[in-house]
Amino acid sequence: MNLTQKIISAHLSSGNELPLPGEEIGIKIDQTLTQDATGTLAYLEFEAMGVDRVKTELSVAYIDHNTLGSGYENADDHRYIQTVARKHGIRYSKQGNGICHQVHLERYGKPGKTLIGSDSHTPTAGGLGSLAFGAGGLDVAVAMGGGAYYIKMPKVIGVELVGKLQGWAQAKDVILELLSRLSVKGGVGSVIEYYGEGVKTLSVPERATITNMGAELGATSSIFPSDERTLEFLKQNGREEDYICLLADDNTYDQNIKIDLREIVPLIACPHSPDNVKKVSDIEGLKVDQVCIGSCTNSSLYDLTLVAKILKGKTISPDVSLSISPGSRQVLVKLSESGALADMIAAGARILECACGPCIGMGNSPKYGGVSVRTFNRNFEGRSGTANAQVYLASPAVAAAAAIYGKIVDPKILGDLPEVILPEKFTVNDGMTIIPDFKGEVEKGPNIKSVPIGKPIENNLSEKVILKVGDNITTDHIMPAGAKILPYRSNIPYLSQFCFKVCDEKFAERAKAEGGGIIVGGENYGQGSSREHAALVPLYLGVRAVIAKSFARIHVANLINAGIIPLTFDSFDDYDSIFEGTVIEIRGLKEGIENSEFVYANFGEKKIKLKIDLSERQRKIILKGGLLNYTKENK
Ligand code: MIC
Ligand code: SF4
Repeated sequence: MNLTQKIISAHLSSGNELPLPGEEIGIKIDQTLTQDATGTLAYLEFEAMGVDRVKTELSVAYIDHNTLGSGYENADDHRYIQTVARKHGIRYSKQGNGICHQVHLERYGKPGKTLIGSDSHTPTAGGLGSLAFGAGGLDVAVAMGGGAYYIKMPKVIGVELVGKLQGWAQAKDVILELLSRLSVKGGVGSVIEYYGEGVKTLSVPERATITNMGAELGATSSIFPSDERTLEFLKQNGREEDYICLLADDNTYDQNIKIDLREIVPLIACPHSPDNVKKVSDIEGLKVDQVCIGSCTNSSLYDLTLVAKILKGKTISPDVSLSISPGSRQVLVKLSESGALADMIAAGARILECACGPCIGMGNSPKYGGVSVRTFNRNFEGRSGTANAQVYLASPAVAAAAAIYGKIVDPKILGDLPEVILPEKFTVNDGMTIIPDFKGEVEKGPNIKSVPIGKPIENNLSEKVILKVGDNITTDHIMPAGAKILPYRSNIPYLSQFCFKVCDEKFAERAKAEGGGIIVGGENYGQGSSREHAALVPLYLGVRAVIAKSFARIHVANLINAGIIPLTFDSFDDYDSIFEGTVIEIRGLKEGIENSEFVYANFGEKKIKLKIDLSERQRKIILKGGLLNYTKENK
């Protein structure tokens, strides 16, 4: 078996025969994580399930997204998460401790374990051989309660790495290369598994940069083997006892890709998609207004020490604002101990909190129409907080060079890549993580509102199309984030006014006036974040069904969990025959969901065939009007 199959077969909730790709499987989950922007809902749902103590080996609640605190709302959410975590047995990582994925990698991720997190970049932990998935909050709540996590048995794409990175090429360029080859849809339905002699040339944080951005390929997960480099990382973190050697038995994959690391050059993803990749040398000279270094993709001690070495003794361009957000307190402490922090500050960097920060639009929005170079993982339109900003994604080296020169330059202009020698041991200090004692009362401030619940399906549906959108609609389109909106992540009624605002200013108003309806989408509908708000807010606005050419994995699971019916066009041409305002009738919908692969939709003279691509379990969930209703009835 390959590594993915090995871990899955050891965690199947029933039987031990590996099903074929595409069949639904239940996976036992060893660890869970949440962050604060999705965590409040996950814990409200967990409470609604009435389970006393989490049943996982380890569950951690991180505070890293909503850290501005410009009103009482964030503080309310944090307090709620802290008290609910204490009562039910979840570790609580306080604001300032770092970004969930970076801290989880350093402190808790384990080779061979399964992890789900209410954040799409949870597969970062694949950098140390853990099989990790991003999921909606409700799926995380179910896993905390001891339930299995259901996915389609993935295909496994084997990426063979040969050789060693040369010159200024970095781990970020490896994943950008893969994005340029496969596109944001190329990983759908697959786990990306890395193997080959090139693997050992990459440290765990470098591997984690690559597994992190597997999310941008649409992949179910990404994973590296656990080898001597994994042991080295665990030792640095004082966790050698967590090491097991974990390699594929054989390298048999559903698809094979080869990357020669020697041929990788510095790359950059251009606006507005992570797969719009060009060579840095091809866009040299482009003027840059802002540089942001950090995020769960590129904020390790290696990355930031390299940045400090590049900046040392220089002053950044007068036209550039440079921010650096270390991934964790552990990273920040070491930067400070080594003097690297002083070099960054002296060069003109603004040091931000150890948190997601600008990556999720929490401050630092670029100027109107500005160019921002970021070491992050997403450059979707508007995500930075400035609708017309031009966001480029690149490695820490390319970003640091851009900050110095005020324009995009090939970092080779800086001479040779500086050598970074990391300490054998990091200064470990878990003082900002609170161990639960199962005590105390749960505190819910006024920002925390209840979660909308879906309705059971009726047999005939007659609804108006209230929005028609194109391909690759992201969850940032459906339910934007950013400093003004993120504080209301536990207040669905308030959030609803921002739904689809990027695509259509009037959407929420119209949805309310019509009493809900149907959304029509193109391919890869719902790519990006795991936020279940992108399903719960439409549910609140009365959306009954989404008809699309295809769906992104986490989002379609969230729609089903919310009780919104996902249907796909049997013939893509039919997409062109539906318009906003079209009234669609589906007779026999309930019977169709019960036992058919198709239903027919009628409008005007037309009759089109729609596919119901649901497992037996998902059909039952949809019929009940969502996973909460279903779980309550099947307790
Ligand atoms: C993101 O990067 O978009 C987020 C914010 O981390 C999301 C989660 C969220 O919307 O809260 C994600 O990737 O899942
Ligand atoms: Fe945070 Fe950005 Fe990573 Fe999402 S992608 S978890 S917002 S750092």
